[in-house]
Amino acid sequence: MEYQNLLSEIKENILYVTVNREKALNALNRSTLDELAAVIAFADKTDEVRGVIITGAGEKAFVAGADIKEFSNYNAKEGEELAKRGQDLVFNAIENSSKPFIAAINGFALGGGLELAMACHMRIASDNAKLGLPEVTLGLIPGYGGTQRLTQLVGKGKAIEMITTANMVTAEQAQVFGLVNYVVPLPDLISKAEEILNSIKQRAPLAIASALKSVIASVNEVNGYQTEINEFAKSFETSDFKEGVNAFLEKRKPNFVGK
Ligand code: DAK
Repeated sequence: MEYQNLLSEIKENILYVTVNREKALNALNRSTLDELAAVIAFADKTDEVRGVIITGAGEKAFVAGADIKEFSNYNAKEGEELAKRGQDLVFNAIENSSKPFIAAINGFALGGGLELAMACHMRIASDNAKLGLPEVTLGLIPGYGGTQRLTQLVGKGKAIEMITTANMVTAEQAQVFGLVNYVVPLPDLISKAEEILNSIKQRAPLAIASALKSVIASVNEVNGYQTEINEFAKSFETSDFKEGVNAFLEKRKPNFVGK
């Protein structure tokens, strides 16, 4: 698929998505959000894709937020509609995807950019990255799930500090309180994400989808335990479950087919 604001390619079952508006520090305008919605839906329905890496073009920014020039004139109704549409089709769609998403944070991840990274299942940051939710400096609050996901990831106290001060944190600080999984030098960023997805690629695809759904349910649903029970029960009906157990018993590597 051809995009105006994204680069995308599949290599060895990994879909690489690069937000490609380097001059605007990869800020998310409406058409970029529409394209992200399309590529996320594509990843979810395409068997060839076993995992997704999202990054930003250049060496300065992952995504420096929603495009301030574009949303400066929105009224309350437009703000509500766009927040809901964006959350459904981009941010929640990533979090609820059956494929694992990794944000490879190669610089500034601010506002909607950090919200995009937080919607992903894992985050790896380069050592030059800066992360923050500066919305209150613009008289806003985070509108793409940031108040919820930051609180889930770092706890109430740190989330309130970051959101109300609007101060950025370094990659190293973010790792200390669990906002990013790893910090690596910039040249190693994509290979670290690939290393994780290459491990996941060897596992049973339906089990990965069920695990993602269950973990996400633990923070987003009232009864995540019940979702886990349902997903756990479904695993027993898959061929991959039988293959995994047989391979263990026969002391060989499993051959998972995603059924
Ligand atoms: N939007 C548009 N353009 C941006 C941008 C952004 N968020 N961030 C940077 N740019 C542009 C700059 O305007 C500049 O463009 P030119 O002037 O060259 O044309 C270019 O990128 C380079 O930026 P700087 O010259 O500022 O670069 P510096 O190195 O000096 O500074 C910086 C880097 C990242 C510290 C600085 O650019 C910065 O503070 N950027 C803004 C960060 C920010 O406040 N982001 C927005 C957070 S609020 C909504 C839902 C959610 C949201 C909004 C609406 N609805 C549902 C309606 C979310 C809001 C946010 O994300």
